[in-house]
Amino acid sequence: MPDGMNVDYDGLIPNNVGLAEDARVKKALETWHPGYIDWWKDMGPEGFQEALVYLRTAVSVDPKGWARFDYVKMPEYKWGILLAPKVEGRLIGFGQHKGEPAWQEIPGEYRGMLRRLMVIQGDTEPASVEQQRHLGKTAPSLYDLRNLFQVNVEEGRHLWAMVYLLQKYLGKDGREEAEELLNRRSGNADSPRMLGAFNEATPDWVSFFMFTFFTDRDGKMQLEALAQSGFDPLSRTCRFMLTEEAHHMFVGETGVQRIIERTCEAMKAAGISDPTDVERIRALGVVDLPTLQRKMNLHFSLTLDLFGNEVSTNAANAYNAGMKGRYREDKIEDDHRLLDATYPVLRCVDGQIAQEAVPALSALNMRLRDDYVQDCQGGVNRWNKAIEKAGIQFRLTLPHVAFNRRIGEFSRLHADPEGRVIDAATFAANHDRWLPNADDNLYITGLMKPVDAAGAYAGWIAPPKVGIDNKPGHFEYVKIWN
Ligand code: BYC
Repeated sequence: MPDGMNVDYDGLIPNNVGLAEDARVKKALETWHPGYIDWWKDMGPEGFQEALVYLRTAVSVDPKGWARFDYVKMPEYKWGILLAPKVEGRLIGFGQHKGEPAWQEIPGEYRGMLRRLMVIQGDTEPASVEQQRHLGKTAPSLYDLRNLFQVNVEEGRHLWAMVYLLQKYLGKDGREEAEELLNRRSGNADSPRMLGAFNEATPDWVSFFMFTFFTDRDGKMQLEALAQSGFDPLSRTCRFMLTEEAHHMFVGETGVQRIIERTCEAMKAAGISDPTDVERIRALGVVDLPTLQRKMNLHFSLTLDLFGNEVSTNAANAYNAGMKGRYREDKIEDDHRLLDATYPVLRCVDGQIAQEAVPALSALNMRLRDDYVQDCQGGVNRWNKAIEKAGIQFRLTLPHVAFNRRIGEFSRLHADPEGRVIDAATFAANHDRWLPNADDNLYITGLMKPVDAAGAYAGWIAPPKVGIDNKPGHFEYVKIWN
């Protein structure tokens, strides 16, 4: 059996990293554990700590069968530390150390850089749980409620994954950072989470599905880039995290898809063909497509900010050091050093948007963002197919990358969703047309009524095509009262 395939599932912390023989790290994690449980009870899903939830728990790292499904009370979930199996003889795949054996410890000169990358990654995980903690109260079905909680417990496990790396490889500094990860709070004025989008509210289920489609997909891209790392424990950790992440994006994509299906179905049944006839569509109790477009504009633009600056020496340094690669670096055919290469980047030049060839090393955030946009477009195309199939004349479109930005080149200008540069007054005058407005929020809030009978769904969302773990339609995914 390859190294790392055996999972010790009996102790307090399930793991495949030999924790039982690593007294120092075991003690550090066991010391951190009560604070984590306190954080979960304070900031995790509100009102459902005693419910029995039909959850998937990672119990192995074998791709053929890594998860077990069962009813669990969330505070009793087995948050384990699981790394993808070690690949013998793995070499660093890019940067100045390309071709050298992958590191099993952090080289001294890269401690600061890796600490920052792992802390930023770790910080997003509890942040998203905090952002979503009120949603249980308005879930459109037990199926959706269970999916929310699945996402939440796995984000909790991803925090554990980063805390393990910090404590194991960065000693005292790592232990301090692990404490801080439990102290910051999403949206808190004094100790906010580190990245902008993780301090925004997730006030309703339409936002939740958009968040899991767009923002969890940034998670996928960043994890893919870190999975290429020459620091082998980080690579192995991220590779296993990606296994779980796929379900989060599935929740987002199918969530929006089911909203679209329900809206189109209700419009057809009522004989409404004009998707902009918002008043009549809302009278049916479904989400009109223009509102969905505005929600999309918001979540896409907020998420683009998570890729950092278009031109970044941090990104260049991390690549050179062999710490953070490109999306699917191992599938790209070039020299994997990029010293002489350039990459086309959209920039703000004299107040206008212009394309420039930039040294490829400095443009790595941009390249990852381009790969991300392409990945998003695939999902949007599938949504549009559903609209087209229903015979409704409407297309959802990703707004231009310059629209509504707060980080990077385009934070210095205003652009409309098509990418035309406009002045501040024009942006303000159209804000409510392009981004969710007070009326949209009020309407959507009004739709958010909990549906907690097994097999029943709120009127604004279609049931899923298949159940989780192939369960039948009436399956009780969450036993709220037990
Ligand atoms: N907000 O050189 P730059 C996920 C700062 S999501 C605030 O461009 P870099 C998940 C930046 O820190 C994935 N500040 O930075 C999803 C820097 O400050 P310092 C999370 C920002 O390093 C859903 C300065 O501006 N993982 O997993 O090239 C649910 C200069 O910027 C922001 C990662 O992000 C911002 N948006 O790029 C649950 C991976 N952007 O240090 C989970 C790790 C930039 O000069 N992180 N700044 O004071 C990274 O790779 C990079 O740090 C970033 C930024 C891509 C975030």
